[in-house]
Amino acid sequence: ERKTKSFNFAAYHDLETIYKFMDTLVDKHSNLISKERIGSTFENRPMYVLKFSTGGEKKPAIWIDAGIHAREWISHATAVWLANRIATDFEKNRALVPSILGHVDIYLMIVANPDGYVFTHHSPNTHYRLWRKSRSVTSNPKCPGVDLNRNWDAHFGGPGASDDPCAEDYRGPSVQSEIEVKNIADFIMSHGNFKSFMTLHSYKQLLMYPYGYSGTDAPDKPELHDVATQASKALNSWHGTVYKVGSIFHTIEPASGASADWAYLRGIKYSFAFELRDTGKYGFLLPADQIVSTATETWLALKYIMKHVCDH
Ligand code: ING
Ligand code: ZN
Repeated sequence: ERKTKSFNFAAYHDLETIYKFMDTLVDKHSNLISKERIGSTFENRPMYVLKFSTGGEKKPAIWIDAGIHAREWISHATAVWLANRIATDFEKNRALVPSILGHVDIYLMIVANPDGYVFTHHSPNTHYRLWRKSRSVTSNPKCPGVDLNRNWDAHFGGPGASDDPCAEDYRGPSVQSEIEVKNIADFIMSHGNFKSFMTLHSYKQLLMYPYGYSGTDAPDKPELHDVATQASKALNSWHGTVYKVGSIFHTIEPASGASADWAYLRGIKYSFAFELRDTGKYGFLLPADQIVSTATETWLALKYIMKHVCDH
């Protein structure tokens, strides 16, 4: 109990500390939260998902992940804060969370790329701190790692992904070649009842929906655009942070093999990708004193989307 209370949400933490935090949180809220190991990474680290559930068999579910790109530390830190916020809002019976959790289970993966995240903590050296990809061995011994957001079975090999192992957006040798991607995809498919998929990145302040692989509109674009617009307004109401809304392809850049497209193409309609703060002043090196405000405003957007999912 004392540990959760004294946990510093306004700081970035390494993998070990985040994994300990998960255990402490689960212990403290064992009526609500459980931890599932969904597999191991290339370097054999465990991959964990936190499940927030009030019970019931295979309830409809909402997926949230962070940290698929190692250097995007604000995404991990936001997810840590979210885990605690969901638990405390539920415990204190703050209106929306108990009602959301009456309808759906929430699955939260705080560190989707543990090997990469550990690598970003290796030293103050900027090259390490700004590592993006996984840490798997590639065909080029000088260039390890695959972009885990180009390796999904969603027009793999299309535009906006590289076949060069030395590129930051290297898609990997084949679909789901990366064990981290396979573990998450297998978990979501075997569950079979996910209604929403949300993935947290940084930076640029964008709230995006499919597609990334093509500029053609997704069939649900009107609804997704409306939900994203309302969610970004909710986010803006906290500190006035401005987000742009649109498809991945049009808002940021073409990207094939991305997780949000994969989820949407598998029938998970409410698929969104967030690019959290900031717009470039600090970029990936967002000061830790912005963690709590970033997480708080993001929570408002997530809650809006969750409520919409519950009502539809
Ligand atoms: N940007 C994302 C990237 O993977 C993105 C943009 C998000 C593409 C979701 C496709 C789907 O390149 C960052 N900063 O990682
Ligand atoms: Zn990213």
